[in-house]
Amino acid sequence: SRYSFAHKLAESVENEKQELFLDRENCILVDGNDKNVGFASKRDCHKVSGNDIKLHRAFSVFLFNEKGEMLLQKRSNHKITFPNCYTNACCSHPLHDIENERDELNAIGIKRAAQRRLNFELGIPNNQVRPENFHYLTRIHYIDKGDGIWGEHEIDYILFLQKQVDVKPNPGEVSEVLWIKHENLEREIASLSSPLTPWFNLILKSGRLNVWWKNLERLKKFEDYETIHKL
Ligand code: DMA
Ligand code: MN
Repeated sequence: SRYSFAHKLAESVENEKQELFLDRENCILVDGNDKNVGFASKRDCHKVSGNDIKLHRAFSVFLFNEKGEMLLQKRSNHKITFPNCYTNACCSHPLHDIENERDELNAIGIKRAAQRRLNFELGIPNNQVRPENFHYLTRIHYIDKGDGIWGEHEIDYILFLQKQVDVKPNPGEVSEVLWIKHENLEREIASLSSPLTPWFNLILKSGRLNVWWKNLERLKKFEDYETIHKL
């Protein structure tokens, strides 16, 4: 039952895992031009200190099925940054300690990290999403001070992916998934009972998501690898 000891134990194990990830994972620090300038723990990278947060490299995957519906995930209550918020399919960081995730040519390191995290967060088998399946669109630079303790300051690679895949969410990471039709986007978002993550909200409000979603068949035209867009 919900209040059993076993249930509470399982919940605290998931909380503890998120703490371990903060200490054990190292993100890639970058300058404003996305040049690799070192690394810092995930904890250090997400700590708000005064008005600043360490700038690091990240990615956001937007996943669409064959019908053109987009997956929204609800972050689990165990996440330390932005728990219980609704967001795009998968967001995370290429890791400094995984050497092939530091490769920058054609954003291959980012795509490998995205494959790893789609598997971890959404249970998507690695053979259903290969690095070459992602469409890398552009980079976005944003800062959000979150709850004032934990926030984000990232250069975020936007990856689109349209593929029929098997989804089996990892409850430590994701508490809910829903597939949304483009024509229902505004209504569905208005009806959510929890807030959106700041990065998803910025990409949505900027109008970019609508443009890209309308053009899933011709995304090549929208590639922009020169500018890092400040949102
Ligand atoms: C971080 O996402 C990445 C972006 C683009 C905000 P996250 O907090 O979900 O990272 P992780 O899943 O690695 O905890
Ligand atoms: Mn981050």
